[in-house]
Amino acid sequence: MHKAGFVNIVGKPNAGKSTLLNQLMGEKLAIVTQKAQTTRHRIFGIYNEEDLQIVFSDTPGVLDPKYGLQEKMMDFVKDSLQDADVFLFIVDILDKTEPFDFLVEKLNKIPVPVLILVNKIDQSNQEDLEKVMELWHERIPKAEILPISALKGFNTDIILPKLKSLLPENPPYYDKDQYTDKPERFFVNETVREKILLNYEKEIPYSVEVVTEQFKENEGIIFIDAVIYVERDTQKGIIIGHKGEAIKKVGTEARLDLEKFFSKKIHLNLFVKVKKDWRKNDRDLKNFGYR
Ligand SMILES: Nc1nc2c(ncn2[C@@H]2O[C@H](COP(=O)(O)OP(=O)(O)OP(=O)(O)O)[C@@H](O)[C@H]2O)c(=O)[nH]1
Ligand SMILES: [Mg+2]
Repeated sequence: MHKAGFVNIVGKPNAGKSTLLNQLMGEKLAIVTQKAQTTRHRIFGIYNEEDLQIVFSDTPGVLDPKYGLQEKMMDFVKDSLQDADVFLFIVDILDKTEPFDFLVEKLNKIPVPVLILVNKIDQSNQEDLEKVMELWHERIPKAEILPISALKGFNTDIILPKLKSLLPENPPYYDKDQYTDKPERFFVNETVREKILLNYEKEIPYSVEVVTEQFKENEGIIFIDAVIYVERDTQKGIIIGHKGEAIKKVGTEARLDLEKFFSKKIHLNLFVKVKKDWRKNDRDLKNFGYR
């Protein structure tokens, strides 16, 4: 008997969705930073055992969209609310703001099991945890609630067997040696974007999109050309930095991560270009893969 299904990870920005995906997959598929709105796309992580395939989906955090890019990001979230066999709903125990009503309503209404993961308990205490668990029990009575630390791997080992028991009998949806739906170039784009999120302040990371224009392997070395798009000329200068120091740092950090990810030597060239106000331009967004 083979079980297979879709397990969709949802929650607010910064709750720890991507950290959990990586922890469950045992591999860094999704970029993680301390900044909200790190994830912009829907990413599948495909977990395979002989008699089991779990297709995890990591999505952008649920938010009130303020511009075109965020609207497209929420479209990915809407998709993920349609096709789940089980929901992993992550809440950050440190986040004291109100949850989104529509998400709570949706999770209550659909006839799909919900597992609420109260995350970051490494930063909290027993008393707070009990309060938060009680609160969530009232909000979504049907859900099972599990306290975890996605970062430290606390209680995350219980999640896989729990999911296995909840998933239906099904043949695999993907090849059993496939572990993601995304092409190699996507991981290059995301790795560079992660380093930009980590190295620049304020609006800069949010104004950046990365596109890999060349990905070619030759004699064991992968040669990559990637373009960093920004919205304005001033941002281009900031990305490059004094004597090119800033972009050089991004390039080095990204290369080291990519060498680990692909287990190959990497040659990475970065370019910076301006695409004016791309975040509000439907055609640009489409070209960048946001439909
Ligand atoms: N202390 C602690 N920090 C955590 C834990 N899980 C995640 N974090 C941190 O929380 C921050 C956000 O984590 P992400 O995994 O990027 O969160 P996300 O929900 O994917 O965020 P978006 O993609 O922006 O929606 C990072 O700095 C993580 O290291 C945890 O269990 N404990
Ligand atoms: Mg994320």
